[in-house]
Amino acid sequence: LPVTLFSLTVIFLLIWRFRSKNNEIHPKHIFRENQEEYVDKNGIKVVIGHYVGNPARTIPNASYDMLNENKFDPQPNAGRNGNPVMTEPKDLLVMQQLFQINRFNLLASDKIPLNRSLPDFRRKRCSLLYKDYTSYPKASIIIVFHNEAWSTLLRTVWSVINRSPKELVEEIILVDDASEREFLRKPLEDYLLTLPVKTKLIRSKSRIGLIKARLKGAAIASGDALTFLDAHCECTIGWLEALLSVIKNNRKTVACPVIDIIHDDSFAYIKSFELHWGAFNWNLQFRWYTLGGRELKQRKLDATKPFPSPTMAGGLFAIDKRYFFEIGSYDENMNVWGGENLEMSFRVWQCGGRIEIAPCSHVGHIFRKSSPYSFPGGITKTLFANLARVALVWMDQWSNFYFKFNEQARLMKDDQNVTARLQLRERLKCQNFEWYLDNVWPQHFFPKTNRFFGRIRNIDEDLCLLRPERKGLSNQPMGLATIDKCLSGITEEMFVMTSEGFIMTDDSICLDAPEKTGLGPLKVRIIACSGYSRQKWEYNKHTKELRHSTNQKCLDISVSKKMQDGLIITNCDGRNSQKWSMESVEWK
Ligand code: LR7
Ligand code: MN
Repeated sequence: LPVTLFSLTVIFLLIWRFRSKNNEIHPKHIFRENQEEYVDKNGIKVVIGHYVGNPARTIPNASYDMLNENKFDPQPNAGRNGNPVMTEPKDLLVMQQLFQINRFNLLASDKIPLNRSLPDFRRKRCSLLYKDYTSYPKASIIIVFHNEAWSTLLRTVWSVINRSPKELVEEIILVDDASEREFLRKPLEDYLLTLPVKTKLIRSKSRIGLIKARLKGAAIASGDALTFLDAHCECTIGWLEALLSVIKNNRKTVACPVIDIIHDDSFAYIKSFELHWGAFNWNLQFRWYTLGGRELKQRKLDATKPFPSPTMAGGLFAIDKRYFFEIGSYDENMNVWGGENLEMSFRVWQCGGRIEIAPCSHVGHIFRKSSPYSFPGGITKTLFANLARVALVWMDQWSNFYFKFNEQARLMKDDQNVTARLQLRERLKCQNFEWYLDNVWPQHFFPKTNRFFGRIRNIDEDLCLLRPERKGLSNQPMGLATIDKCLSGITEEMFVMTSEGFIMTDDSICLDAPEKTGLGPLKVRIIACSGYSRQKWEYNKHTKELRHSTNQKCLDISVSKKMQDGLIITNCDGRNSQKWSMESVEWK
């Protein structure tokens, strides 16, 4: 009985969760019935809602390796126009099982036509640009995959076919990184032959990882430009022209699309924020950060214009083929997954190129919460070894900063032979990392010789300024600044104070206080750095006060709730709770 009760509760909770969720995000008009056919502006016949290529239907004996068949009928209107897919309560348990295979909702994906329609997500002006693409380079589209699902892989391919000018697609190259699934063998080969575009399929016998797999694809590409995509993307109208135009204007520019979100659960296509650029945090994790005040103003002048980004996400970009090889393609000694995006970003910028995001190019990508495949050798020998290589080759004294706070990478550091990459850096006469930080990403929050780096401790008590808990997301919630017992050596206690007076820490968050002084306590928060004066402070070595520069009040500990919303600004009167010592920590 308890078991039954328990499972009933679980089922009920699942149904309830789904119901309420779908009610929120599900527009009423998603199940329109009629199929539509039209010839798009590039002369390509587009059939909306016609289900192409469900393996279980069109190819005899194709099956998923975990569940033996695809039992679910494709639905011509599912996911149409980028809408979310509803899962019926009766399918919820199967949905959960299928979810494990690729860590996205395979049941939903399999219902959606491989050529589902998507709206035009671009700003209006975009459709007027890039019309004459006769002089643009032709692209080889390279998609590497390991055990990808049929429907997502082929939907990526179909989105390229249906929404790129055919004059600009030289070929589609699929690189199979030792997938184990049967349907990705003969069935895939047969299917590719039916496509109205030149495709090449290469297979690696052993698992080589995405970096080496992309190199294999690049080696056989015959287009003038290489365009890389993950195997679970959907390109929208105009995506390719906008990328190739960047390369046409400057062949030393790597062009990235705006990466929209395909929801891992509902498969809804969600337009993402265009006012982000790519950078990275102290742990060398790629992050999106909001553009600062000056960049924002510049963008407002022409929001369709490609803008520079310190780093790229890694999976989706276009690059001139010759330039790709001139600039050192990829580090061939990187394994499986990770780090190659920062490596290429540093290399391109430091060695005379640029990375730009083209706002008129929108491509959707399924963001997953976890990785569905194994990392041979474990995450230390793959991701952290790769990141150690990035630091050793490109980051000069900042590599010590990275290794100091990242034990896993530190352990891999001595095993790395990076001579060949250092020679490349020498040969290309690249700038150093300080140049990169100063010129490409001046808003960065890394330590520098002209900046304070260390702990901010209240002299009265053993309390240190503490950053709010990491949320794993790029943007911090509106966090109240807190203090806690000082511990040594944890990054949560580390702050940078710039010569302009910004007190910042990892993930681009800054100490912020209200400028207007009204009634009530003036709470201090740690929130996204804005570059505005409300985030400027002055430290006086003699009085040990940390003054807010606009209203000249002092950083103080609230008497009422010390730990909780502990920090406020009050009139400076020399009391001990207003006295702070700035304790430098060695990082070089
Ligand atoms: O061993 C492998 N062999 C492969 O062929 C591991 C992966 N792959 C394939 C895989 O099937 C997929 O097509 O490589 C592609 C990328 O792998 P994902 O989808 O697991 O990676 P991700 O989307 O989680 O990770 C991002 O960071 C990676 C770091 O190495 C790569 O640069 C990915 O391309 C990159 N994805 C994007 O940039 C999409 C936008 C994400 C953001 C922000
Ligand atoms: Mn991906």
